[in-house]
Amino acid sequence: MGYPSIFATGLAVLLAVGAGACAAAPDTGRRIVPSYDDFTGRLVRLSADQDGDGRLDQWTYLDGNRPLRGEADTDRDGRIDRWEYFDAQAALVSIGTSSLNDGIEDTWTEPAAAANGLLHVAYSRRRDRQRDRHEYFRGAVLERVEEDTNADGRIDRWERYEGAVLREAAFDTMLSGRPADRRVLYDDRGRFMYVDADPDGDGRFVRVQGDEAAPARPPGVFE
Ligand SMILES: [Ca+2]
Ligand SMILES: [Ca+2]
Ligand SMILES: [Ca+2]
Repeated sequence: MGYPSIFATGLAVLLAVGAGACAAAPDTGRRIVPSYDDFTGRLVRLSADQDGDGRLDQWTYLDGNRPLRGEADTDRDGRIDRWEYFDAQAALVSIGTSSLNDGIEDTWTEPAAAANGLLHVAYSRRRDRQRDRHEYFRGAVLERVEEDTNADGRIDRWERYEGAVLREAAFDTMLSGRPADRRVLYDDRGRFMYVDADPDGDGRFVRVQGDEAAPARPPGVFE
């Protein structure tokens, strides 16, 4: 799975026509307007009207010819709905989107899977830009989830899936920032099997018996 940058096009067009003037394609009405830093004269932003309706819909922020980030209103409703971030080599490293399409960025997808084959998607469930949920996919199949349920910046809940079936939900029940001390295990059809716990943190889990074994929180519920 890969996501090409939508901003590279505008940049390529501008550089082809030469930075310094407003670039317009007469047949389509597409327009790209460069902005320069008053003091250094460096190119700092390209504003584009990609669909030629007379309204700007795409902005690329640059340091000279190097793109830093981009913003676009791809559905032309007047609100930004796509954000792109580039590294020092101008490679696209993250794509931001808005789950409610209300102009608030709350989801970040990496453009390609990491070396371990997993594609990372991060969410700000509180929509405050703090990334409190992380999903890892192999192809289109969810494999791992990590969550910071109390917004202290530390992961305290982990889920492991096999073939999209939840097999394990683990918790740092003390919210101590340490590894999980309690786990809920499910069979290969997602049916509850048992709970085990490691209350003293020595890495050895023992099965919890009786009423204590009820899942701490039902899987999939965010609190
Ligand atoms: Ca437009
Ligand atoms: Ca929009
Ligand atoms: Ca936490």
